[in-house]
Amino acid sequence: MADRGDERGRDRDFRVLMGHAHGFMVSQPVQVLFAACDLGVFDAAARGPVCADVVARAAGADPRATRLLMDTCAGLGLLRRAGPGEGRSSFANTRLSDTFLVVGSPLSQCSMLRYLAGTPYRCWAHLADAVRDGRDQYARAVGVDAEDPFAAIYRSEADRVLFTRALQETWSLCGRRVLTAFDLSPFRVICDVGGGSGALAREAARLYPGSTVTVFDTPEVVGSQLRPPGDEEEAGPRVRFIAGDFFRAPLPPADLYVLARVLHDWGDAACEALLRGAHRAGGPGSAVLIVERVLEAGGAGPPEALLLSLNMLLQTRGRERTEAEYRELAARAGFPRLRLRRPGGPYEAMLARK
Ligand code: SAM
Ligand code: ASE
Repeated sequence: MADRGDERGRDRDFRVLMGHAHGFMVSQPVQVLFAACDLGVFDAAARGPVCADVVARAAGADPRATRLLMDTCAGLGLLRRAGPGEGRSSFANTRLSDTFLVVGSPLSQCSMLRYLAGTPYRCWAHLADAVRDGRDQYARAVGVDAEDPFAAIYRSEADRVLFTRALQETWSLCGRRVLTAFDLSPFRVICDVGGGSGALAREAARLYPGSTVTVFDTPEVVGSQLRPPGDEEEAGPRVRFIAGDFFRAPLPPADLYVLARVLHDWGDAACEALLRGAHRAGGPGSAVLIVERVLEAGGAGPPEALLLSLNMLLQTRGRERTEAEYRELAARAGFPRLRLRRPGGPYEAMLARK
């Protein structure tokens, strides 16, 4: 009897140990997702159920390996089996993959997946070193050692375009919500500081037709051809781009400065300098709208925000912060009254007036 008990105990311990040892595979859905996106699995299935052979042929991939990948996607809820069982069964997209994983669909997140499966994924391999060093891991992960994290993020034209595309995809889903958490119509001139491709700025111009919106970003980002064709006419002259370094050049005059996922890239002193820049350039009654994923009081959670904060340690000079920390930063820069609203979804909106 005692032996049987020992055996059960040992089996349990073995399961726990192997669970931990294989844990990295559990975290691989990002690679499964990316591989399937890369091979065009979801684009093929968007035109109706497909079998693995057809996808493999189109992608120039191994049929058996493609089948295994597609079976795994089905297990993860990214595809569903649409045809007969064994052998040549076909697969269809689920609502999730149809909505988010088909290239060119309005809510596509394909660039974000491609991005996350690349640079951030490589940085995460060096988490222990990041904690030891207290800084980003680009030197180890991608061989770039620079003071400015964006020198590493934008280490090639392709990397810059991918990062900018990846970040803009968020706003197809969340843009409207963060921009309507507060009524921004009194602000006639809006500047999106570090506004990337201008996706959020275009949404602001649509939502507030009485306002003009300017994107301020680096010359390289502003110079990229990321704007969709026909955009100039659609948003009209109300979305403009200004190139500059937001730590050196004065910001353009505005009634409202948007800082979306910018402060979390930087340490407190740099954040304060950015906010002071907005304070200096803005007229009386001007304000800042900070859009970030906010940590709960005390910084104990939620876990996804803490993981994102570790990601910022691995990739930037910044971290995620609590509402109290944002209030403190804003107050030090001359914006004493900060209000937070939770529009639903991952990002919070904080408005602080002069
Ligand atoms: N606001 C956008 C969003 O939420 O999708 C982009 C956020 S991205 C994390 C940070 C942005 O800051 C990038 O577009 C980057 O090019 C810009 N940026 C970084 N350093 C900058 C600098 N020194 N001057 C101007 N823009 C800068
Ligand atoms: C940054 C954002 C990101 C800097 C580096 C980054 C992301 C990955 N690497 O400002 C995106 C993080 N994910 C979300 C949901 O924001």
